[in-house]
Amino acid sequence: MPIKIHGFFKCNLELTIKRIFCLKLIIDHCSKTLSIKIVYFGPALSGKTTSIKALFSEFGKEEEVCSIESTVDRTLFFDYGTVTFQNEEWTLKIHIYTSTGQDFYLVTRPITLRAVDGVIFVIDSHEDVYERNLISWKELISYFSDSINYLPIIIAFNKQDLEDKFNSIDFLKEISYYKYQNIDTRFTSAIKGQGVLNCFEDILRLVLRRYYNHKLVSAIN
Ligand SMILES: Nc1nc2c(ncn2[C@@H]2O[C@H](COP(=O)(O)OP(=O)(O)O)[C@@H](O)[C@H]2O)c(=O)[nH]1
Ligand SMILES: [Mg+2]
Repeated sequence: MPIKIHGFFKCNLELTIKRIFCLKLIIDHCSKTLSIKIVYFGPALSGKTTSIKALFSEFGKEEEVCSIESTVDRTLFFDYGTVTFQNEEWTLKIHIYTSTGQDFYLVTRPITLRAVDGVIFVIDSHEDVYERNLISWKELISYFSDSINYLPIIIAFNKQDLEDKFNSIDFLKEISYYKYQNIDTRFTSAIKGQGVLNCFEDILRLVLRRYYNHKLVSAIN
């Protein structure tokens, strides 16, 4: 069942769709459907699967997340689900994936990232695993050329409920956060479902704004 659009979506979707210029996202004018791909990326055990499940439970669709798991409940390839929003005329279909964090399955990660419109980079905020987040970030940017500077990304500092967290500012400084054009940060506790929906709304905002701006620039030129 599609979800009726409200709030942010209702204000922006119609305008955005009307002005959109087709880049990576898929616009099907016949069925009036706009398709977007969002990937949760990050190190192993940072909370990607927990985040997608928390997100889908916000929509009352937890059972609809399809996971390909190993025998010990670790993500083998990816988790996947779709959410559909609809207004009177257009349908917005969002395909949501998580990458596997385990290095044994490294080969699957660039495949999951193919043709992505936006990334939620899920950080494990525990101070002991600071380096793992850094390695994962470097891996993420290695899959893109300069386009990484414009890719919509939300950095979600997950596990905020933990006591021994590293300082998020240190991480942002270390990755030269300020050089990215389409990036934002959030704090989440996926295990409690906190901040997950906001994160998702933020990535959609960045993705849709990007296409909207692109069309404006094209029109001016
Ligand atoms: N304390 C805490 N644990 C979390 C949080 N999110 C996920 N976890 C736990 O971290 C572990 C790995 O989570 P999972 O979602 O499987 O990580 P993934 O490998 O990134 O998909 C599990 O034991 C989760 O319960 C959180 O916000 N806080
Ligand atoms: Mg997982």
